[in-house]
Amino acid sequence: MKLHHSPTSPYVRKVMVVLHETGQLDDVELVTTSGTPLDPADGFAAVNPLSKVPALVTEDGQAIYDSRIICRYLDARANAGLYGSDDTWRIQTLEATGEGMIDAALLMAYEWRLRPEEIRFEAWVEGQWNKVAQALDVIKRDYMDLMNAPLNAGQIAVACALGYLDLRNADRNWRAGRPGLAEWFEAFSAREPMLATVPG
Ligand SMILES: N[C@@H](CCC(=O)N[C@@H](CS)C(=O)NCC(=O)O)C(=O)O
Repeated sequence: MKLHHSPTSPYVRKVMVVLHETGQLDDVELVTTSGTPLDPADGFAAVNPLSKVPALVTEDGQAIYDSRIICRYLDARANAGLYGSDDTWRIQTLEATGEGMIDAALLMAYEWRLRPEEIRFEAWVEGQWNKVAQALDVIKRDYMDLMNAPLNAGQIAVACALGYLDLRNADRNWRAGRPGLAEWFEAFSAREPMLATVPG
């Protein structure tokens, strides 16, 4: 398989953590593919018409995106059980919550990096951060049982989201008022798949 990859993408990191955790790392070749809406990677739209990483090309040439579908595919391929059974809808909602935090934080980063300074929209950036903060509080209030359960796809998505907040929004200190989540993240970050995928 080929995985279109970028070393700082938190969406790619989710897929890489799943590859590590499920013992499938040697089954993929990584293809560095970085772009933005203003400067998409050459030719990549033939694989993913949205020109976004990650995108996986399977052994039989099928393109699979986005990160959630790739994680689901890899889970099924390894029969890893990352999506649970009785609790699958809560696990998938936790996964969507982590993914949504990444979406909001990425939109904030694009606003700073890509939008010309004179047309930046501060209230809109704060609205994105508000989504992140609300998601963190819901995880803290409603999901710590799943966060502390055997490995699941929700934990991986949240961990990659928290890692991305540390990379791009360290000044906002998401840990303040959330010591349990901070402690969880410290322990989860010590897993080999997380250490091997620190963004760089
Ligand atoms: N929902 C997608 C989002 C992927 C995404 O936005 N990736 C970013 C990199 S972090 C990207 O490739 N952006 C390029 C673009 O938007 O043109 C997923 O989960 O895979």
